[in-house]
Amino acid sequence: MVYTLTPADDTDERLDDVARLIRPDGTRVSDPLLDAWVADVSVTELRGLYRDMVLQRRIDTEGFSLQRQGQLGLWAPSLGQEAAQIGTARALRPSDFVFPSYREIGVVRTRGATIEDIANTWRGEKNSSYDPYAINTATMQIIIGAQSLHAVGYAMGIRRDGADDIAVAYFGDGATSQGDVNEAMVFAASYNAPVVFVCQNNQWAISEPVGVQASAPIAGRAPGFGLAAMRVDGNDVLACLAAMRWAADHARTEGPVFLEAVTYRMGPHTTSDDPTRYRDADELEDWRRKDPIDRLAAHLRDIDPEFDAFAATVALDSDEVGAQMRGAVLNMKPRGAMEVFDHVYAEPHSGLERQKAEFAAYLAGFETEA
Ligand SMILES: Cc1ncc(C[n+]2csc(CCOP(=O)(O)OP(=O)(O)O)c2C)c(N)n1
Ligand SMILES: [Mg+2]
Repeated sequence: MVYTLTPADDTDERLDDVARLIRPDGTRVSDPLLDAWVADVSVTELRGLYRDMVLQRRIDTEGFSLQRQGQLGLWAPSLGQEAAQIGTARALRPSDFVFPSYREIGVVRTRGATIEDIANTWRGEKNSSYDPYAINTATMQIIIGAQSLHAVGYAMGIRRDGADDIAVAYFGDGATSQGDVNEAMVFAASYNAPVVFVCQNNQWAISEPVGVQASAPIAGRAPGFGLAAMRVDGNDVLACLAAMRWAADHARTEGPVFLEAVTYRMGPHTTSDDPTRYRDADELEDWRRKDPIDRLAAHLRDIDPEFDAFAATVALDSDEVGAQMRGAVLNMKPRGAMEVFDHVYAEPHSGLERQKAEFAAYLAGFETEA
């Protein structure tokens, strides 16, 4: 069982005890376990990780603005969590199956969801967005922690099929207080399910700071359930890639793993939230200095003489992605109001038929007024 946390007396020191490969200033540090898992990563691949993170941030910025302009119903920003999402998702095989939460734009995009799919989800134009089976990724889950149980069930099925894929559940720090997540860990350990739990500890569960839910690092709980665990710097994309490669291999060959990626939610919980009411501006500034994209850029600038020219092309690509997202939303054809009742049940249902008739009569009332 690998658990990298070493006990320290000082709480701040203990909370910063994460596996890391790139420091906030961009310098590379060695980690005895993680180094081997990224020994093959070339400058080209690092550039790819940089590009993925920049494009994710652009989609995020655009989604936020589109919600403010009334084009999307809601948006859950992932600003600051790009490394935790891209690094872990890039470590998976296409045939593995991912169970994300609402915040994982970077994860679902890495799996193959299109910008239109993401826009559709938050505009509410379809009952779901992408086809989960086409990209081996479940629909983004809003019910906190529920997907951890789905992932374990799926992983148990993989084992019965004799396949060597894994299932992965993404959830937040707050979700670890839910019964579902704890039950999922019990089942994962009892059935030795090939599953990785990725907890993005972004320090907040809406307005609840993580300290209210966990007085010690969250990854420390997992060995008690019988899971291997690691706590990694979630703003270091290379460390996240390495940690997830280790975790995926362990889940495939030995048993379930819990990965805590320590990161920060730089934006509001969703566009319905105002974090200035409950958190200090200083805290945000502290984390801004650990920005995952700036960190990889600083590292690449050290080792890649052509990095600035490359970054300029990524900036152009990102403008294109922004325009594509905006175009997708503005050109979306609203579905008919009555279509909300489609696909709720496979068979006719009297309760639903009654609601449908009531809603049709309500809509007809507007026609008379006109
Ligand atoms: C079962 C359930 N309870 C409560 C909520 C309301 N809710 C939505 S997000 C959230 C906080 C989740 O925090 P965390 O797990 O840290 O994830 P983050 O939003 O920070 O990514 C809560 C309580 C919900 N969606 N589902
Ligand atoms: Mg959180």
